[in-house]
Amino acid sequence: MLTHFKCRAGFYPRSNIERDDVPDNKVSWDTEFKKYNPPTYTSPTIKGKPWADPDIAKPDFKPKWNNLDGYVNRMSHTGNYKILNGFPLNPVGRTGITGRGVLGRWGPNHAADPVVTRWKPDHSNRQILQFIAIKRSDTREWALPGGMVDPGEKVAATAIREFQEEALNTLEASEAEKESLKEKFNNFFSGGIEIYSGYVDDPRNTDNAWMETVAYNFHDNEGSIVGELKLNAGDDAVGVCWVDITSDLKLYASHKDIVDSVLARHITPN
Ligand code: RP5
Ligand code: MG
Ligand code: MG
Repeated sequence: MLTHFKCRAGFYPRSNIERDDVPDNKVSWDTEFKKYNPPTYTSPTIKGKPWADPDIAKPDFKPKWNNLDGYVNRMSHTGNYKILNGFPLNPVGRTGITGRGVLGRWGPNHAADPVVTRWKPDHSNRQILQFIAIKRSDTREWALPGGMVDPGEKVAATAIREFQEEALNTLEASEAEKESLKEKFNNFFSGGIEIYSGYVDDPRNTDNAWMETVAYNFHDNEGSIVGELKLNAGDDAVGVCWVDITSDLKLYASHKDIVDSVLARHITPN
């Protein structure tokens, strides 16, 4: 059964709010947990942001839970989530904190993750698969260069846009540079394969707001295309590089599981 670890321990990111302790066997909402007394936290930094929902108590805020709500997708990849006393409930279970923390949306917050891969150069027999990782500025952990789906944006387009912003720093590129990137890599980026869609065990998740993603693999089997990519960390990334996919690799949220699914697709068992 799906569970979560990274969003149910210690202090909530960028706050001094400590999560209530949720033992492994009390994560599920179906298990009674009388002692459960989570603090409520919604970060003041998201107040009034155009990408954030208003306060849930606001009388004119009438979200269409489990539906496409205008351009905002409030559907979950996990199926219909429950609403309790007007609040959407995390589909995996308790996190030790209520409110929506630093997340913009109540309920699911949709992201997309690009997994750009190649075989490690100078290694015979295609033994080691590498992917492009970024270092996140918030937690300093290595991660996929993913980001939030803009309202109305196609998820596959988000994955490509976020890759270009975070791993190639196109936010600071000239129009001519962007045009040349488009010409060279259009084919490569149109060949993405969906690897995963679902819940992310993100440290920002709460009982009422959580991350979900769709991850796509863009694989350069001959290694002839991606060598041309000029890696340059941008937006919310402070580092970028090719990383070997190994068993002891540690990544942000549940990105290691996603990267492992990509590896499983490319490695044929001997
Ligand atoms: C993760 O957060 C997703 O898998 C995606 O990589 C990321 C999106 O959030 P930001 O990078 O925009 O903070 O849960
Ligand atoms: Mg981004
Ligand atoms: Mg990001």
